[in-house]
Amino acid sequence: MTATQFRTCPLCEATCGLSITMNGDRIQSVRGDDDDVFSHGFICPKGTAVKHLQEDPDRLRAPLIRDGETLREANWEEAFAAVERGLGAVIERGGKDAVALYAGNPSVHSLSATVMLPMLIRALGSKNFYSAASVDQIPKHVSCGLMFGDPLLIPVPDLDRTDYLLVLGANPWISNGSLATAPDFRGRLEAIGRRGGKVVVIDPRRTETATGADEHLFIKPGTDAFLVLALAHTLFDEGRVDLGDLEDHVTGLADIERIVEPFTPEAVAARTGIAPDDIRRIAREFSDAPSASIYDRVGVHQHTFGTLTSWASDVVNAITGNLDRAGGRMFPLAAHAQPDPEEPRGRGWSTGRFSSRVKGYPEAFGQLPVATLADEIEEPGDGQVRALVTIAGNPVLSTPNGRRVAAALSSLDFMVAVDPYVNETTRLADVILPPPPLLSRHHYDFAFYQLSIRNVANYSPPLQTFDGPDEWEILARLALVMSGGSAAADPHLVPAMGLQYLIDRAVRPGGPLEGHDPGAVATALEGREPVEQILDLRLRSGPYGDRFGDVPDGLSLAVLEANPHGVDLGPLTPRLPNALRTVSGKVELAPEMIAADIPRLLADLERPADDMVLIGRRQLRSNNSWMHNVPAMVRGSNRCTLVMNPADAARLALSEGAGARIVSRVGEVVAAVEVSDEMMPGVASLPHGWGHDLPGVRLSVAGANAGVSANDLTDDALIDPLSGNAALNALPVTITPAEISGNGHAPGSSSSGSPSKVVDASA
Ligand SMILES: Nc1nc2c(c(=O)[nH]1)N[C@H]1C(S)=C(S)[C@@H](COP(=O)(O)OP(=O)(O)OC[C@H]3O[C@@H](n4cnc5c(=O)[nH]c(N)nc54)[C@H](O)[C@@H]3O)O[C@H]1N2
Ligand SMILES: Nc1nc2c(c(=O)[nH]1)N[C@H]1C(S)=C(S)[C@@H](COP(=O)(O)OP(=O)(O)OC[C@H]3O[C@@H](n4cnc5c(=O)[nH]c(N)nc54)[C@H](O)[C@@H]3O)O[C@H]1N2
Ligand code: SF4
Ligand SMILES: [Mo]
Repeated sequence: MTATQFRTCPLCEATCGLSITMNGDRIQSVRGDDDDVFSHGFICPKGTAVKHLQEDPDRLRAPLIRDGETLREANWEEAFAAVERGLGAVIERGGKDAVALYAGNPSVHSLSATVMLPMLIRALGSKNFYSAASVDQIPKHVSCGLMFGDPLLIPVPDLDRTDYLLVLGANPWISNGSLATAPDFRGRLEAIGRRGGKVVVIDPRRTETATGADEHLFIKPGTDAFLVLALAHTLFDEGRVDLGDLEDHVTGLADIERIVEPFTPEAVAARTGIAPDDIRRIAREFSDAPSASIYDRVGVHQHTFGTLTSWASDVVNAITGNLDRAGGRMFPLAAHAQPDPEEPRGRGWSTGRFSSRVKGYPEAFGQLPVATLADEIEEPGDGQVRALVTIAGNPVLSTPNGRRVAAALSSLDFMVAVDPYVNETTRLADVILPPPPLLSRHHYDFAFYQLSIRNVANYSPPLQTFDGPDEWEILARLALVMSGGSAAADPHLVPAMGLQYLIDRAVRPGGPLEGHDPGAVATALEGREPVEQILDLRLRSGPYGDRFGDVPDGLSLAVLEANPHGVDLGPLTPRLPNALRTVSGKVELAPEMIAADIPRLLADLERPADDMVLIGRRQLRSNNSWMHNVPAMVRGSNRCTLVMNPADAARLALSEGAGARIVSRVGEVVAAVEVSDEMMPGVASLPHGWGHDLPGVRLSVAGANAGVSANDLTDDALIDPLSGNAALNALPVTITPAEISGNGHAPGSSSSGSPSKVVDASA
């Protein structure tokens, strides 16, 4: 007896539709959903892995609590009681700032976690909130916050209509895209060429995306800001600046002209490795194209000029008239978003409302840089972090100087992890609380529909039952403990307060439900679990919502339930100026904070190049650090190797398959070499998310294919000062020949912390 159900894949930002055929309780097959309104049947190898993730014997089915040196299974009451005791004691001794929270990447892929996280952060009331955003995209939040007044108002490349796409630091053929939700990103790029457009990729590695593009240019890592400002310089120089329809809604154009003055193509050529003629030609092609946009992503955000590069890219988009126009970079309007007001109104946005205790780093986007978490744990004094809550995160493998992070976590008084695995990070916890498996959860992409290249909405109900609390309930109970209450109190209280707040906001004057009775709205939402009530409210009061009867054909959760292949809300439409939240009500092209950082960039122009720098490399069969326990993810070419150019290999006495010792300021690893001219000379590439052979990890498949961790090399002292993002790319390293063991690294070359929570002094 088989039954087929449709649901959105939650594993990356692309939001593909899956078609899952069940035979009774067993998953018979996972395929792409041909009828999905957005993905039309596309699926990648990770999508099919949901079957393994659901069935993985290593996935935790019950909480674990620490018993001396081991973690033992416990029931939920016991586990929450241990959390209450552990966090309670730390808060009593050190106050709320003594507890830190780290939210990892899958927390934005979980409906429950997305809805509950803000409530948890508020309940915690600690300045020590960290997330994977500060190893990823926080420069984009900062530049958009400053330019548009809202860090979540992020324009995405209008892939399906663009005539010219300039890709900086992204490899969407493999990653399937980021800050641009587009299932089958590769197919959409190929379509640009078919309709006569052009895709140009700027990357220190000739990536899969570069190979499929019309043109690829190598760039020296970390120098994209120079390139983009030289493009802007050329546009001014050749009289090609044209704001188009935005003419009346932009300020700061004269400042931009002054800022870009020194960045001539000749001035940046040596530093970037790109010839002046190429820079001028690209600027001309870009401005001549009927529509165009720069698509900048992690390769340019994860370095010390991340915010400047993100900002400069959107400046070029704006001054060529491509911001907010079809085929350029446009602002999505998600089904759950707040509708735009009649005219722009805002209070502006800034960073630095508080600073980190040890290094004085400014807060950005409500959080501190995860690169400084170990400082906050290790440095004694008032406000020292003594407990950590991780939610869907693996900072030991995914944040800089991972060995130091592991040692710091080992020294904590208490640590709790909400996570389905005992991995490199959670092995150090005192309590692990496992969320339900993927297919036992409801899903709606709060985060990624805000970044989608088409406006779509899709809801997936749970497909299987699960024995244990839902993730919203786990987080609600944590919130109760953090706010000084008891984990045994009714968890519904937490989302109920959140819901009430949202209702009150929606019915007030100027709100989308103005004139509605809040009690009647609450009653209309009854009969669903709390997170779904919040989702239903957001949909019904959103830009396409039914407004509780005011708009008869409008959206609601019931409408999404009746459309399992999703609802297509059409291509993106212009949203400026109304969507702006700047004080001026205009796009701020040259925010003060950005202008003040330009001298730092100019100083770097003169810096001599490093001999060898390391960059990352995403692999098709990986998902950051956590999917290597799926057997299909560690087969074939998916290996943790160091790729380098033949000239570098020869110069450094290395050859294909040989071992290379890679040494940075903070650590060293040994990996097998792959020689390929896909790398720019002077640049080597090592993927992140490997290094699974640490003591205490319970990942049988991943452990047998361990690899080494790139973040044992990345330097926690290198950050982008404007956003706090870690500079994971363009890392100076030295590389020498070394002996290598069977699984690709030197014996004993990684030893991050220990499961017995003893500080590893050698780390
Ligand atoms: N298969 C797979 N898919 C994933 C993930 C995964 O781990 N595996 N992770 C997901 C996540 S969390 C994210 S955020 C997205 C990220 O998605 P992308 O942003 O597409 O990330 P990458 O594939 O790492 O591509 C970054 C590119 O930048 C290049 N690069 C490095 N340094 C520089 C530089 O200084 N300048 C320029 N111009 N380029 C540079 C690298 O060579 C690389 O090709 O992918 C998501 N999708
Ligand atoms: N050197 C280098 N480092 C990088 C990057 C790079 O390009 N180079 N990329 C960075 C980027 S873009 C990112 S986003 C980060 C990711 O960094 P993290 O988010 O810290 O790490 P992940 O590897 O995504 O680990 C996710 C964790 O969530 C757990 N998990 C999976 N699903 C769920 C769920 O539904 N609920 C809960 N509670 N837990 C779940 C997994 O078991 C795993 O422990 O890595 C960053 N690190
Ligand atoms: S591209 Fe992303 S969303 Fe689509 S199937 Fe693969 S992992 Fe899932
Ligand atoms: Mo990411």
